[in-house]
Amino acid sequence: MSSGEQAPNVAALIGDLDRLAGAFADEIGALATEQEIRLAQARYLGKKGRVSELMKALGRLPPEERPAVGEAANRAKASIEGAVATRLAALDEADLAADLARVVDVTLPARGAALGTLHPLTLVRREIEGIFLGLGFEVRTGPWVETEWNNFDALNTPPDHPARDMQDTFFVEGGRILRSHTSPVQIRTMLSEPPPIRIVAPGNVFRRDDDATHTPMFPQMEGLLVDKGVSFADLKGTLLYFVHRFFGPNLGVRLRPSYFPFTEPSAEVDAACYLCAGSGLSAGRSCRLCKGSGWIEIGGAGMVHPNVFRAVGYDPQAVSGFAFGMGLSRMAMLKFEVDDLRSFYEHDVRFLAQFR
Ligand code: FA5
Repeated sequence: MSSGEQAPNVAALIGDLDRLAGAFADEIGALATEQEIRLAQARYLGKKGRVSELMKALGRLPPEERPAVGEAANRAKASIEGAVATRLAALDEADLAADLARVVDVTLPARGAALGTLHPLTLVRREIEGIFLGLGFEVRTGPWVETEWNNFDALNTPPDHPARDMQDTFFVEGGRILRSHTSPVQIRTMLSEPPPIRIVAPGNVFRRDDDATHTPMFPQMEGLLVDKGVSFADLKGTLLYFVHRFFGPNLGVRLRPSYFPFTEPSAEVDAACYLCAGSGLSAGRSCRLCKGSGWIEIGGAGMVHPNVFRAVGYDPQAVSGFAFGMGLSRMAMLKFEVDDLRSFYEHDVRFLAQFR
């Protein structure tokens, strides 16, 4: 005890400590959250809290008086901690009671899980693949970014060939292009595998096209069969079988003479319109699907040109083959009676969820 400083009054100190415990008990009753309670606890018991402030006087007391004050401090501390524990337990209990009181109506129907659907173009691709797999074809794919050689030159379409203008092509850096059809997969496959070949090759292709029946990106399905003695009759039989499986039995197939540099002879493949069964009339009016013609174009086809075989090192005297390329979005459009191709690419879930 320093000289001149008066010793604190022990009785007053003990009284103050006891009153602090009482004050805390009053204060805590109004606190509603654990955070508020912990803050109040710190205001009393923390390093700079009110109890600690009073205890600073302890050092100025004669030693014989200190135990009584220490005891009072311990009492105040225990009382405050006890009040905190009691109040926190009461809060927990109130939370639990509120949870239990919440009414759950178990008779209400549960919210259904929203199931996704496959995109209509995926459905069509899978169905067509399935039909050709059943015929012993295998699926092959190729890259979107192609060499001009695979996309044109090897397909008997040299740089100055007017047929290059038939497919308005996108050019990318490095002298490459976005493939304008799936026919380069024919080349890739024949370059890496010997005959016989029996493949279909689905995939996206790109052209500078944009209207209700043309989009700048669209999926095609290529077909290629190479073997000994393959004839045009095999091509027609295969396409007829496919159309009957895909659109329905007894639907006619028409091959219209056409021109592709990579096939000779070449044909445009039409299926009889399945809506008007080829009559051109639907509900007494000109059929809206085939515009009254009775036929729907589904792709191009033909016998593989000898120059294509030469480009990949096949002997055109030893093997022959047929190829076809169909527009998958056109097929989907016809099958699902969608009148604007662009709907397939607008990501409208209400539209897409209709196709299962
Ligand atoms: C070709 O692309 C040829 N490679 C097909 C082929 C393969 C012929 C093998 C012979 C042998 P064409 O440009 O006609 O041909 O396109 C084929 C089909 O793709 C068309 O019948 C049509 O259904 C679809 N198509 C063409 N352009 C578009 C487009 N912009 N948007 C959607 N579909 C299209």
